[in-house]
Amino acid sequence: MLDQLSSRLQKVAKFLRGEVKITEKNMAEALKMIRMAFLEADVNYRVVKDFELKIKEKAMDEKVLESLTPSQHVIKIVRDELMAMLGQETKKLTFSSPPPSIFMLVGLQGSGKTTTCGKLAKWLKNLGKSPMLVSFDLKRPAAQEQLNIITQTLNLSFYELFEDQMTDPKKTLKKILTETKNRGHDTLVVDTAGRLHVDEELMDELRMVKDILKPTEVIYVGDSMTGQDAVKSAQQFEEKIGLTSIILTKLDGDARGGAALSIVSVTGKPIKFVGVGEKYDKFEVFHPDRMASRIMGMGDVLSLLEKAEQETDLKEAEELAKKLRSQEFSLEDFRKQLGQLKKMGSMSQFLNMLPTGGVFKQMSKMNVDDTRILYFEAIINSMTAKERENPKTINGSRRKRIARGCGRPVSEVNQLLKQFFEMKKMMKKSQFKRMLSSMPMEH
Ligand SMILES: Nc1nc2c(ncn2[C@@H]2O[C@H](COP(=O)(O)OP(=O)(O)O)[C@@H](O)[C@H]2O)c(=O)[nH]1
Ligand SMILES: [Mg+2]
Repeated sequence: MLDQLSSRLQKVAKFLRGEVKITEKNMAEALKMIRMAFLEADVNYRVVKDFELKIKEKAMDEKVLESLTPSQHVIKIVRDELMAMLGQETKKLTFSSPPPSIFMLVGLQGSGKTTTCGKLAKWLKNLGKSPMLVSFDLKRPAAQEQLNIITQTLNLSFYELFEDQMTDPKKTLKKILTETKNRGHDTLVVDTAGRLHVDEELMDELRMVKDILKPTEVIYVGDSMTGQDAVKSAQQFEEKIGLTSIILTKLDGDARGGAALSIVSVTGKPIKFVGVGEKYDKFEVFHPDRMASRIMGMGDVLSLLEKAEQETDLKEAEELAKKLRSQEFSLEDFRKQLGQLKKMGSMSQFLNMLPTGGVFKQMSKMNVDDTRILYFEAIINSMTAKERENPKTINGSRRKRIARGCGRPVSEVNQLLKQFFEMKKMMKKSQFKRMLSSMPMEH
């Protein structure tokens, strides 16, 4: 995700760190690098120009120039402006009081609207809400089917509309409202028609839906892979129907970042969520600060923590962190940790969230992929409790016995032990310790 932009901006940071003083000349060089990075990421040229001006103005400020670490200051300025570009602070989804809250999703065909309806409803349900889904599309009755399947998969409530109800759309829309209340739902997620391009007929239909349902939020769903096209159509939807917020989908792909970095300033509307995969749990609240740090290579320890807190037993995590700090980390703990990693999603995703460089680079080189985690678990399961506590005692014959027990080759047992010892060594290093001690796990 945004890999290229990220590595280019990290080069700028590296270049600046190598300079003792900030001068007109090296600043011009840095700005040029930034401009190229953004243009290559398909960011709107006006947004880029604006960004450049702001950085220049702030960086050439005397306080920055006279500070002890001017380059660090400039890097921070770039990060802060990047954050501003992404919307500055996290904006929460708006709810109506009294309920129901109605979320109307709009966007072009293929942008991920229907999928996102399912994701959003699932997210609402996890929040303790009782959502209902409905698909309103005058032209394509088959649209019902797709949403129906999604709601069944996710065990959500679906209000199905039949073809004859589409002959009197206004009446049907009013019925949707009364049914939401009658069935006791506090939230309604509305999927709407999409087209390949914005046309007047679609806009008329969406305006009618909006006028009658009076949604709490009209959310534009944009495919980040389409870059500036997503931005342009967002602008059209904003002009013709009016939006309250944005969800960007497919940020897991090789989107260059242009949509994410332009859409907020162009439309003036905040990004509230991002879709990061086809599955229904690949849906995240959007945090401009974390995204900016991630792009600048400062990692995203906060997102990681949030994920860990959500999905792992807090007490277990706390104990683990304590052990990691005190060096009592055994293979038994390693096994527990592998189990938690499995819960947290793919290993590569996990590693992506760690700050780059140093120890973490080493960790990603360890080549721990998801099937390997399963094998590692099987191997550890074949060890005795004593062996798990004292891995140093596992000699050649023990290794053979373990390999036979779990049906994996001895070479894999060797590899596991090697990686375990490497990991222990790594934990002694300061960077890792610092990260652990910054984890707010000991409440
Ligand atoms: N990789 C990825 N694919 C997505 C995401 N959101 C949606 N999709 C895929 O995009 C395609 C179109 O989605 P759909 O919900 O039918 O779009 P709609 O026409 O706007 O309703 C489907 O293949 C989805 O699985 C996402 O966040 N990441
Ligand atoms: Mg659809």
